Amino acid sequence: MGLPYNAASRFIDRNVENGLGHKVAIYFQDISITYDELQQAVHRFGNALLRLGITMEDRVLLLCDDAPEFVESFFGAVKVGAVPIPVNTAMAPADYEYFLNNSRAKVIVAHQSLWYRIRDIRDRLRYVKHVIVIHESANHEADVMDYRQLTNGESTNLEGAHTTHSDSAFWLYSSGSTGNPKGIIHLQHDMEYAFNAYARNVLQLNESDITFSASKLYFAYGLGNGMYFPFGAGASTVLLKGRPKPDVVLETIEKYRPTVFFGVPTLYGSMIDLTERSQRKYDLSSVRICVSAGEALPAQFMKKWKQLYGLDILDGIGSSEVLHIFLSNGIGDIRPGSTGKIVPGYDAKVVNELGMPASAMEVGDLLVKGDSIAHGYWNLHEENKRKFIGEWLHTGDKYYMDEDGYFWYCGRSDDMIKVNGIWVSPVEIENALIKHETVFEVAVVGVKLEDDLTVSKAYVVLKEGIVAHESLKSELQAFVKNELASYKSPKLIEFVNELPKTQSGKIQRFKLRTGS
Ligand code: 3SK
Repeated sequence: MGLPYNAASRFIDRNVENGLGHKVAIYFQDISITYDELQQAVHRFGNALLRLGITMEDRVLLLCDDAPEFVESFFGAVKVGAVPIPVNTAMAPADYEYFLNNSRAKVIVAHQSLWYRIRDIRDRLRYVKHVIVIHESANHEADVMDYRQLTNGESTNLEGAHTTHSDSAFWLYSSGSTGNPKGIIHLQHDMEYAFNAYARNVLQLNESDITFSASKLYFAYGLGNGMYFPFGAGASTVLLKGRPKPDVVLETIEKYRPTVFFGVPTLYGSMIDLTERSQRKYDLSSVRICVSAGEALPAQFMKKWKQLYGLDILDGIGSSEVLHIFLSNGIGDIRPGSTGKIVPGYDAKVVNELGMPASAMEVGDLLVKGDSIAHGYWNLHEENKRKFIGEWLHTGDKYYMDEDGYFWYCGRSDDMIKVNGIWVSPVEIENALIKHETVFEVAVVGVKLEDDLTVSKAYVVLKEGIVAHESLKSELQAFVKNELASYKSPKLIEFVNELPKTQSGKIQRFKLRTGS
């Protein structure tokens, strides 16, 4: 039996016990929610789950925008030992069918507009017993429960389940190279470990901080930035519902005056662009440090941002399996273009093809070790054996370390593409494109543009008799948008006569990537 531990007690109740009950935990639109109020809402939601018969280890899928209800239902579920699974809000109905049937979630908590996108698949959901909708309009459907009505009458006292350090706390889904997302099981102690390692050690986060993450809470990156990092420190968070467009993000910083800002390289690029085009300098004077992750931050973005706003961006890399950032530049210790050094609390090594430690400057596979690494993937025995090797996690990234201990990213070991910080499976895009009546063969790869950012590019061989023309490219892009989440549509398309292949007929994607 492991040590008694519950992550909701650590991240919510402890702040109230420490006398921070009156402090603002969440800034959202025009309201602010104190730790006292948040704890009460968490407890009401936990009690509502118990009343519905939800017990320890039952999964609860969260299809929620960044809003207080996300936080309340996440920690309410954790407190009763149930397992919340936040998922990307930009997926297609078929993806949600997969998440729900694969995880066997018994409950869905969804914002109304997101529920409308999937209600037609309800009959195909094998395990869902309850749908709780966070209504955004006066239109309430009869066959679902209303979040507010359900929780309003519940008690604000909740003892919580007898969970231990080693109990499951929550899952995240990551994309798989074969197309199927993998359920990543995180344990009760993982958030506290990641908080201490990165937020405390690297960001020096403390009670006086206000965090604002443009990356959404359903990403591992956003979940720390916008939720358990600030709560771990007794600090405050700003939640922004909807798409983090550059003007909205900059105006949000002006309005709420956060001290720590988290973004991804593409967003920094578009905020730089907007600032230069509009010749308007936004007031970012409240911010003490900016963070970037998701993909490598081009060195010129770092330089430009510093020129425009006098602010440093700490670039780092994390993964959903590790839960948060494990390699990072540090405050006062930045090497532009590199991913920085090992975050204290983690260990990392680059190994060559023989599995031996690579020498300095030698490119190899990056492995990482640390106690926030996931318990494993749900129901994927073979993948688990390949990915979790003893204490070490195979990241799937190619890296080298320089003589001073800074790590430099060289690309993915497999063919996955990271676009705007989100992993995209080329196979999934290929499978969609091949359905189009004009497509004979297709291969999708990630290519770097001039500004060093990665986009997806489809190399398409058309069926005999079909003539290649420019408007067919947009037709194919629209076709993919119809089949999959829109961000998966290839940014670039090139028509080719044939694809490079091995003797056994396997497509050589690396040749397309490098143009060799
Ligand atoms: O992609 C990343 O670099 C990352 C950072 C923090 C947490 C999770 C991820 C995937």
